[in-house]
Amino acid sequence: MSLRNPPAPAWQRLALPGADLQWLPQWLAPEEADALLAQLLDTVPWEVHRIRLFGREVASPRLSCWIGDPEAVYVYSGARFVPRPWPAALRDLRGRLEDACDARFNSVLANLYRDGHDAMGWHSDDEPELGAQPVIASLSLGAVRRFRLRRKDAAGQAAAGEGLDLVLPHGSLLRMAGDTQRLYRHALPRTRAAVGPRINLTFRWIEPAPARRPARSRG
Ligand SMILES: [Mn+2]
Repeated sequence: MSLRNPPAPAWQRLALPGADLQWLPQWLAPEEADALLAQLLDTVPWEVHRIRLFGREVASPRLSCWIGDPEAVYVYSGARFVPRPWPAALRDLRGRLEDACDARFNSVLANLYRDGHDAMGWHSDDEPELGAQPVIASLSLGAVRRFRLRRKDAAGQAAAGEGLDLVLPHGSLLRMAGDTQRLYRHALPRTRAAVGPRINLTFRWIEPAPARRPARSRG
C-alpha cells in the first residue's frame, strides 16, 4: 500500500430494516464540491422533464438532465430519455464513484433543485432496466435538503411508518443497494426555508436494450 494514498473513507451503515443503505457524509472535500457544483450549474444542459402524474402529463418541479453511454436509454414516468454525452466534469467522477461504491455505472440522472419550491415526490427507482437490486450512488451538492425514506405498504405506496429522514450535506455520498428500492420509497420534500440550489447526481447501471426481455404492455 502506498503511503501517499490516504485510506479509503469508511462507509457508515444506516439502519433501515431490509434495506442496504450506506453513506459517506463528506465524500468530497468542500473545495472540490464547490468547484463541481459551479461547473455543473454552468455546463449541464438543464431541461424541464415532463412526467406523468395521476394520468396527466405535467412539468416536473425541478430541472433535470439524463446523461450516459449511448445505449443507456431510460424510460420512466411514461417518458423515454436518450442520454446526453458525459460532460468533462463527470467523466472522472464516474470512475471514482465506481471504485468507491464497488459497482459499475453507465449513466447518471442529474437533478437541479433551484430553491425550496423544487422537490421530488414519493417514488422508487425500480424500473425494469435497473435490474432487481440496483446499486445507486447519490451525490449531493449545494444546499442541504431533507431526504426521506418510507417503507412501502401493501399497495406499494409510502406508508406512514418505518423510515428514515436524512439531511444530505454538500459533498455527501449515499449508496442505495439490495432491496432498498423494492421495499422503500423516497422523496425530497419542499421546504419553506430560504435555500439556494442543490444538485443531486444519481449514478446508475441501465441494462442496454438488446439484453432486455421483450417489452410487455403495461396497463
Ligand atoms: Mn430516486
